[in-house]
Amino acid sequence: MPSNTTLTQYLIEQQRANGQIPSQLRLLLEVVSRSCKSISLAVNKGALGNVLGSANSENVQGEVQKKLDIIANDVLIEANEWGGHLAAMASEEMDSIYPVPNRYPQGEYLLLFDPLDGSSNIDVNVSIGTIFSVLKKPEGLSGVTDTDFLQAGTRQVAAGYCIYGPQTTLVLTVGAGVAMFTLDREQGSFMLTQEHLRIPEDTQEFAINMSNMRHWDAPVRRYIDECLAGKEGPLGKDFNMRWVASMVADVHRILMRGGIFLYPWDKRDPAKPGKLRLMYEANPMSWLVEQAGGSATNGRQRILDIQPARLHERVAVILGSRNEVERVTGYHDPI
Ligand code: P6P
Repeated sequence: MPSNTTLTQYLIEQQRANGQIPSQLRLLLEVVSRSCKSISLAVNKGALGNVLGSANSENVQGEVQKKLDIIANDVLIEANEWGGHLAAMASEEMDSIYPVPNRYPQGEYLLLFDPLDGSSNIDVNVSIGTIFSVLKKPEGLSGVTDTDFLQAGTRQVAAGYCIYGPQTTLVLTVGAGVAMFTLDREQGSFMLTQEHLRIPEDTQEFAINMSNMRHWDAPVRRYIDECLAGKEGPLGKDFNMRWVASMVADVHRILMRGGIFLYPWDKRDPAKPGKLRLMYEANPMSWLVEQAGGSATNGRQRILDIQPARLHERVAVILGSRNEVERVTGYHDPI
């Protein structure tokens, strides 16, 4: 659905039609989209820009940081800190929150992001992306702390991602459905290419890292065995499998054609609820999926209802086509 509607026009129309987007939030989303354009340029340079490979440092998750992880993080911080729309930012790449420096005006929003998700794919030229989530700073006390960020996913006021693949595509929700914008590099604008995305309620395509099968809990093992049993099995249909190892790419495929994505708890580290992070991966992706008619749980409860206890908290993720997510969740014991 190519159109002449730019992201700016879409946001203004949303603001007029639904009052959904106060001007400060519109400014924030515009700045984030400009940051994604800059990140896309750096990603696309690859070896030519000396941006590949490791930064020889680790993030708060204990993961080796890629040069582009740090570049993307710096782009988002520098673009957003001065505008007056934010109180603070939080990132997968930073141990603690980043309050807006006192030299700049303070705003009412909190921005959380995984600046470059799927980093293991950077050096092999496979799609990666930026994931972001926007919360409002709680009223009251001046200053901002980690505690201000610890809000359930239902409190998000905007969420989205930008996938750096064959196209650079920004996917966004402000609570009025899901819209998709493709970067027109000649104009330098994100152009509306799809809105009101809907995920089919059924699917024959699952996404999971099968190499972890021996570590899964029984309900997930049961479901994947049923998928593998095909039309002769209890699900009565054959399944295809995809695993990009970039959540942005797997979720984008599911938004475009349906599917179920699973990164479940496994017994390698029983104390860890899952690999993916709640605040800046699972929550924004879960809201997008629900806004497109899909479902997202941790196997036992709706992800968006989870009350976070820590900024970098992890969570098990099962999301996508509603009927399949409900099936797998039904195999788990209720809380
Ligand atoms: P694995 C990328 O590092 C990420 O956080 C998600 O984007 C992706 O879905 C997952 O980890 C891949 O994990 O264990 O398959 O490499």
